[in-house]
Amino acid sequence: MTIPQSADWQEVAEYSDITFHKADGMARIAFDRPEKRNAFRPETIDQMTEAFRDVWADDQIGVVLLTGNGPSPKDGVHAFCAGGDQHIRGHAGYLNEQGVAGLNVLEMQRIMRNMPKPVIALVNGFAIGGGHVLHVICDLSLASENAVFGQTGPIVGSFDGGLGASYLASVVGQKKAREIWYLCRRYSAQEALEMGLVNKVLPTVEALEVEGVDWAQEILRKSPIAIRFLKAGFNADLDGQTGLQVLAGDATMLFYMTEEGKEGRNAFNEKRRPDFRQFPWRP
Ligand code: 2NE
Repeated sequence: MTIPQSADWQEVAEYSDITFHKADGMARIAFDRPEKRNAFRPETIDQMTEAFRDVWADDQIGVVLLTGNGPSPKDGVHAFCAGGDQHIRGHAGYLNEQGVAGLNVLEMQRIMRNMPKPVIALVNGFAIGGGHVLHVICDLSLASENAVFGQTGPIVGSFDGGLGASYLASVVGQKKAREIWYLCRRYSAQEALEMGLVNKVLPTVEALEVEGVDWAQEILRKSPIAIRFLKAGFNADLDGQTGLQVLAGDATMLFYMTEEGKEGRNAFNEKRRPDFRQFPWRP
């Protein structure tokens, strides 16, 4: 699959179902099953999860672009992702190559949401079903004019009542979210823009890739710790105790970096009583 020349993308590793590249502080992770409108199977999600974990741990990468490669070699159509692959759906879920049901897409959603780096969806075509949910979960969504948005769960016998419903409602409002799920209509890029589901619409898929890089570079010029805390803060309310956990973990990381935090560690290692009297009780 040829990767757009929007940056000097370097391949990180070769996968069967995705592509994974990095360039200049950014990662580009893309579904790579264009002949199936980039529908995912368990292997696709496992590979994506590995890529997201890699990016999370890489202190040279600050922003992820999530998209779908295309166009389809069959008919030239682009897709972001058409959700779970219905052809391999078995009795109790989506089957992997060993015939075991195990689609870990909810874990991937949590990683995308909890990682301290913005994830930008580049919606370059169909974003349907579980594929739509993944763009919703991204911090920001950019779309090309040909993008199509919608949920199909109640048609194909599925649903995402977790973030796919609750977070969608906090993005577009309760009434609109219920319309999207209950009626399973398709929405254009302009309609998505009007309901606050995407941040901007670009005329072409090529322009979308360039704009994604521009937005990523603009974010990369900002303070990493400020962006980290803002992401945790935006999530904390809806995520309850686990949202607080992420925010508190970030606060602990900052505390470790202070002289006050280091005094506790140093005193333990030097087998002395810590001297916290040197630090003020700030108003
Ligand atoms: C995406 C959409 C609207 C595109 O329509 P169209 O007419 O442009 O393309 P077509 O001909 O339907 O699809 C092209 C090829 O892609 C495959 C099709 O089978 C077809 O293959 P061939 O017949 O040419 O070999 N394809 C597309 N989507 C697929 C899918 N999801 N699984 C397997 N193959 C797929 C139209 O294709 C569509 O509506 N697709 C189904 C969308 C859908 O219902 N997705 C699942 C929702 S449930 C879900 O994602 C989920 C969840 O609810 C909870 C947890 C996890 C996942």
